[in-house]
Amino acid sequence: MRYTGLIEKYRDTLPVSDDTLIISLGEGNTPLIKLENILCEMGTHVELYIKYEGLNPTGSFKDRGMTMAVTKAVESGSRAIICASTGNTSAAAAAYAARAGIKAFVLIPEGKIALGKLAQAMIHGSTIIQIKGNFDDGMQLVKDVAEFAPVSIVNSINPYRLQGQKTAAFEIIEELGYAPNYHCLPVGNAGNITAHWMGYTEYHEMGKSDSTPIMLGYQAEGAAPFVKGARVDNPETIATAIRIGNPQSWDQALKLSKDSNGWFDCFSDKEILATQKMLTEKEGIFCEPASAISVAGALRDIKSGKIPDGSSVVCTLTGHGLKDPDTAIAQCDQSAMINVNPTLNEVKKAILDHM
Ligand code: AN7
Repeated sequence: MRYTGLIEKYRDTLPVSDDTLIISLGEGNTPLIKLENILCEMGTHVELYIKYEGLNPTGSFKDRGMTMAVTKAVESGSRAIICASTGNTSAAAAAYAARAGIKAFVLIPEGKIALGKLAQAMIHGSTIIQIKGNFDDGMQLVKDVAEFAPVSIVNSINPYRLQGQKTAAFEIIEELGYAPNYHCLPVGNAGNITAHWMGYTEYHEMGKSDSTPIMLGYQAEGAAPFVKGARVDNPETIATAIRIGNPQSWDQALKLSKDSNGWFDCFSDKEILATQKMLTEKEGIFCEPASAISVAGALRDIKSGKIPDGSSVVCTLTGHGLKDPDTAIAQCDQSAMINVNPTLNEVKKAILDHM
């Protein structure tokens, strides 16, 4: 079967024609999972749903935007795409370029991209340009070089990216039957929060929902330009996906936050990791550190009452936990690993000691 993914499904709302050759890996249609154990323990009547975007083909929400960006790049005759990336965009660009049979160039910050993402960019055959600099430096270089080289930029400054990503909001409204009261997202470049707001407002204008959500954006303390109200020079966080100081969708995000009556807030690396672990241990849901920040935000705001009892809340889990195995292992109790001799007695003792 030829996968046409979210472009075919939402073709009426996307800039494609009947003749457009769709480049797809079957992205979108990700699960919306209601959290049970965590909310039950809190004793709240808030309904909290996880939109598990880590289950897209390359393990992150970037696939929604990349199917559109690469489809349109190919349609315009482009033979190569380029992006700067903290990891997930490079993984998606590499995969969709491979699918389309074109070249991908990815600029990544040396030593600051999670292992799984690096593996993806490499195995799909993209050309990886490592820089001794951060994402913001890479993004500027990509903009500069695209003036001179025959490459299409597929970062979220490419408007087709946000067009594809807005479909996540469509899916949520269709599955719930209404728009949630609150939508929580991690914010790096702020492309995804902008895309979600586009999706929610489009469906509202089309009469497919009665309301639009209040949009909440969460950042890491060391990379929190929206919380500080100014760009950050040397962003730092263990959540490398959102180690971004100069967000590309700055104006759009400030405007939508105001229009939706939303807010921005930030979390320490310690809080981010604790939430990631809580989701894995209490709900069986494994996301990467950057993604966990949306749940950290929702839970803090539910506890404080900023999100009132009885509300419906959706948190986007942007990337799969397998993207960053190093960080996952490093934060686990190493004593959970029991070394024994391969005998019945020792294995039995290990089990009985740990019941
Ligand atoms: C898991 O891959 O910017 O606010 O270059 O990978 O739309 O930037 C990744 C961003 C959240 C932030 N969660 O989304 C990149 C890149 C994860 C991410 C974000 C990213 P935006």
